Amino acid sequence: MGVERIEMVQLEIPYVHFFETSFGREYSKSCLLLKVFSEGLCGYGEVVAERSPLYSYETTATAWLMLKDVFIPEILASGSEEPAAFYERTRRLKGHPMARAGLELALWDLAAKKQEISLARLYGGDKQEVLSGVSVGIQDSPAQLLARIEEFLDQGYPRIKIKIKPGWDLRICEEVRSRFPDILLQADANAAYTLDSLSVLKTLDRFQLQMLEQPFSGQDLWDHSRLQKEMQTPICLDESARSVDWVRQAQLMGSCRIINIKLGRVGGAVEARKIHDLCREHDMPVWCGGMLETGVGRAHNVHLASLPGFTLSNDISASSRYFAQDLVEPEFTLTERGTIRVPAGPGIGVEPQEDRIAGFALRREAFPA
Ligand code: OSB
Ligand code: MG
Repeated sequence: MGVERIEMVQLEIPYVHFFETSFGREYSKSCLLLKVFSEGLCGYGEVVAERSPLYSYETTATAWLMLKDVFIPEILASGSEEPAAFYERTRRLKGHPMARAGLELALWDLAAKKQEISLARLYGGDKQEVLSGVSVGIQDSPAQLLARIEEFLDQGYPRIKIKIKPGWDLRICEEVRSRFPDILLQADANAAYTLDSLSVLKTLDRFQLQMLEQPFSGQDLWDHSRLQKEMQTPICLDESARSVDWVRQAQLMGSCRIINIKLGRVGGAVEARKIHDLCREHDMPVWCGGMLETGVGRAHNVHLASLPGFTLSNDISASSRYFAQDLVEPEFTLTERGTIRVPAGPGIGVEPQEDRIAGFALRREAFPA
């Protein structure tokens, strides 16, 4: 009974195409995988912190340290593999949500495998497929962006998200809209603006964007509420939707009309489901954001997005959009309906391939009980 062993692996995997946001360009994925062993079963989780503290203050290296020094010993000392109990016991520990989430998710996978049901079923999900969408990074030229969008539309993606930043915004939206007048389109600023750009941001109302994601700082709710009052386009919070309390206050202030839920950013599935439930009570649509995860993190996203409040297209694309070969079997593919299937097997329902993991591993450590 209880957790017998935990393993942690740090990986680096090349992307098929670089990914650029308002804070920079990345050519490969840096992440951690967590494996929690109990009674012949293994639960898998992924830490989505990146190499550098740009999207968040966490990095792959800080997550490794926090897991090794704090979160893993916490589980091994408690003797309990219950995810809800881990959530309660670690509430007193400040920060490091991505590190924490990676371990909590491994416990969720393990819990579902012990009950021989899918994670979606354990969460109370009601979908067999989730709506896909694709996030297209900043390119070297507008022409390259248009070509890339066209490629994704041809593949069947039903919604396109483009990244914007000062200098790559109005003109880009104009070009994309005139070339593709009818597509579902949204823009993500990754916190690149301040209130000084209020008038530029308001002009985005011309482009029938499904939403404008996180224009201002991830520490802000107030300036977002000011912009939302002056803008027709719905604002969606990503970086600022840090916890159920931040989301509750965003709703009270009118800072947004949509919430992007990311398991890593909010610290795991307990917090993510609280946000989902609160938004449902307030009729606020949610969707699942992505951090260019491997198949392990993607599987966790798919199961979360099976919950009923996830009514908008998610940043959950096929494995081939990110990697030459994913870490899991079967890989995720786009259906002809523009969706991704929710795996039906126990837990995350996909099988991580140890040989592929070993091929990308930079370091690993085992923690016996
Ligand atoms: O803001 O949604 C974001 C990737 C890294 C960091 C932040 C973001 C993203 C994405 C990727 O947009 C979406 C995906 O995983 O497909
Ligand atoms: Mg975002």
